[in-house]
Amino acid sequence: MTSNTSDSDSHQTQLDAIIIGAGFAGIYATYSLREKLGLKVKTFEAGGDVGGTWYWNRYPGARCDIESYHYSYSFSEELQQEWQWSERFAAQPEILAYLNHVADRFDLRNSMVMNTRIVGAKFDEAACHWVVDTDDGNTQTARYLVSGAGVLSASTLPDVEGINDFSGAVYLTAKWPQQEIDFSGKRVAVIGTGASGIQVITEVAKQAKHLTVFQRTPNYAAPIRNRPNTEQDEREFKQHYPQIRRDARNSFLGVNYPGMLPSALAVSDEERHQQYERAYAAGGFEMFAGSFGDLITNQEANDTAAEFMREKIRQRVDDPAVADMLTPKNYAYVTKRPPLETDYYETYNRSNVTLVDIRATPIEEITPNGIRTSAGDTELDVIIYATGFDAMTGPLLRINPRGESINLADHWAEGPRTNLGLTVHGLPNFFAITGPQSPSVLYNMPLAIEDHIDWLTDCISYMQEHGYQRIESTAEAEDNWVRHSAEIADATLFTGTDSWYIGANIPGKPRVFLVYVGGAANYRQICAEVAQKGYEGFLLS
Ligand code: N01
Repeated sequence: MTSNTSDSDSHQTQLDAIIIGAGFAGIYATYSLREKLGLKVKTFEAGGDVGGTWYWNRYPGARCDIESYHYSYSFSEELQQEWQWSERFAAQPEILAYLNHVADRFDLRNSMVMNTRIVGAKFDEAACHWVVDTDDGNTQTARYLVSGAGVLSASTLPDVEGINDFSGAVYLTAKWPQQEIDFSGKRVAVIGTGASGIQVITEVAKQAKHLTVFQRTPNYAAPIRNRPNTEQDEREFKQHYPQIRRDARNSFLGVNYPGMLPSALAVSDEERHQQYERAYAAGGFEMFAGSFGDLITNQEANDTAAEFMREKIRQRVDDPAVADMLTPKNYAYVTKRPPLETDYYETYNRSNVTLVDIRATPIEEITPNGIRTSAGDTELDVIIYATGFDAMTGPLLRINPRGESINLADHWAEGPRTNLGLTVHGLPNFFAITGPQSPSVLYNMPLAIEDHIDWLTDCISYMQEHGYQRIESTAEAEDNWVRHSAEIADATLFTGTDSWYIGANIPGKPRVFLVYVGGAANYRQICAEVAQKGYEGFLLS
C-alpha cells in the first residue's frame, strides 16, 4: 500500500505508519505493524535510544512497582521464556536492558530514528495522509499516525521565582543524566514527594551530607517489599504464563491479587485489621488492589484503609511532629496515586534529613544559594525536582496534531475528548496508545499498551481487507465515550481529590478525570464489540 516518492510530491505517501516514541508502546507498535501487517513504519524517538520512561527516569531508586514478570510484554512466548527478571520489582537499568533486548531481538532499530522529536502533525485530507514535522526540520508523510508518546513524559517544573538563578547543580527525576552522580558531602534538596520523589529521597539520603525534603502534600505510601526472584518464582511464571496473563487481564490493576475481599465494611474490625496487615506485609499494590473491593467507591470503607495507613506512618516515624507532617489527612486513600517504598518513612529518622512542609511555609524564591521559604533560607549545593508531569494529555498537546477542521489544543480546551481513549473526532487515522479516557495508568501499562496496539493493528488490517483508507470517530461516539468515562469516574472517590489524575497539579488545566476507571476487562470487551460491529461509531471510507 505504500508508494515511495520524493518529499516534494505532497499527494504521495511515503510511509504506512509513523509512530511517536520508542518506549514500551512504540517498540511493540513498531513490531506489530511491521511484522503482523507488513507495513512500512518509521518510529521517531526524542531520546538517544529506546526505553521511553525508562530511558529518561534513571534517577537513583527508580524501579517499577508492578511485579517484574507482570510488568513485561506478553506478545511473544519465546520472549517470556528467555528473559529472566532478577528482582520481584525490577530497577530501571534492568527494565531498560529488557527494552533494548526486545528492540534487538526483533530487529526493530532499523525502523527507528533516535534523537528526533516530532514537533507537529497535520492530516492532509486531499492526500489522506499525515504530514509530520520533526525537530531536524524534516517532514514525512504516512497514512497512519500512532502515538506512543506516553502518559507521564511531559515533565513540569514549579512556577517559582528565581528558578533559573540557583548556582548549584539542578536535576529533574524525569530527565536524569546518563552518568552517575555522587551526592556525598553535598547539601541536597528534593522538591516533590510523589512516587519519583519518594524513590529518590530514600536513596539520596544515604549519600548526602544533608537532605532537605520540600513537601507540598503527604502521600499514603506502602512498602513495596522488593526481593530477589527465586528459581521457583521464575518457574512458576514461566510454566503458567498464559493463565497468569489471562487472570491479570481480568483484574482491575492488571495483576491478579487473589486475597481481595468484597467490602471493608462487611467484616469485623479484627478481620479487617488482619486483612490490612496481610496486604501491607505482602507488598506491591496489595494494600489497595488486594485488600477490599470497595475502597475507591465507598468513603466509609476508604476511611478504614486510610486510618490503617496513617497509623503505620505514626509507628514508623520517631518524631511525632514529623510523622504528623507526613500523614495525609484530607483526601481519600488511593485517590492520589499511592507510591510504594522501601524505608521511606524511616529515612526521616536519620539525623541528616529534614522535612519542610511548604503548605505551612511556602517556597518564596529559589536564590543563587538555595531555597527561601517563608520560614527562612536553606543553603544548598544541589536541587532535585521531582515535581511531576502534565499527565496523559500533555505529551499529545505538546505536538498538537491538527485535522482539517480542528487542532487538538482547541478540541481539548475543556478537557480531553476521545473515543475509547484511542481516537479523536477530527483527527482521522490517528491512534493514541493509552490515551486519556482509557484504563492506562490504573492498569498494568505493558498490558494496556498491548491491548491498544492489538486493537489498532486489527483495525488497520480490517481496513486493508475492505479497501478503506480512512477511519475517523464520529462526533456522537466521542460524546458518548466522554460522558460514559466521566459517569464512571464520578461514581468513585477519585474526583474529589486534587491529583494529576484530574489535572489538578497543572495550573489552569481543566479539572477532568483522565483515566477510564470502569476496569480493563470491561473496557476490552467494549473495544472488542466496537470492532465486531464493523467499527461501530467510526466512519470508514
Ligand atoms: O510526580 P507526582 P511523580 N511546588 O505528580 C509536588 C509514575 N511513577 O514523578 O502532591 C512544590 O506524583 C507534588 O505535590 P502535590 C506514577 O504513576 C511510577 O512523583 O501536587 N511541590 C508532588 O508531591 C506516579 O504517580 C513509579 O501537592 C510541587 C510531586 O511534586 C507518576 O509517575 C515511579 C509543585 C509530584 O508528584 C508521577 O510521579 C515514579 C510545586 N510547584 C513515578 N508541583 C514507579 O514506581 C508539584 N509538586 C513505577
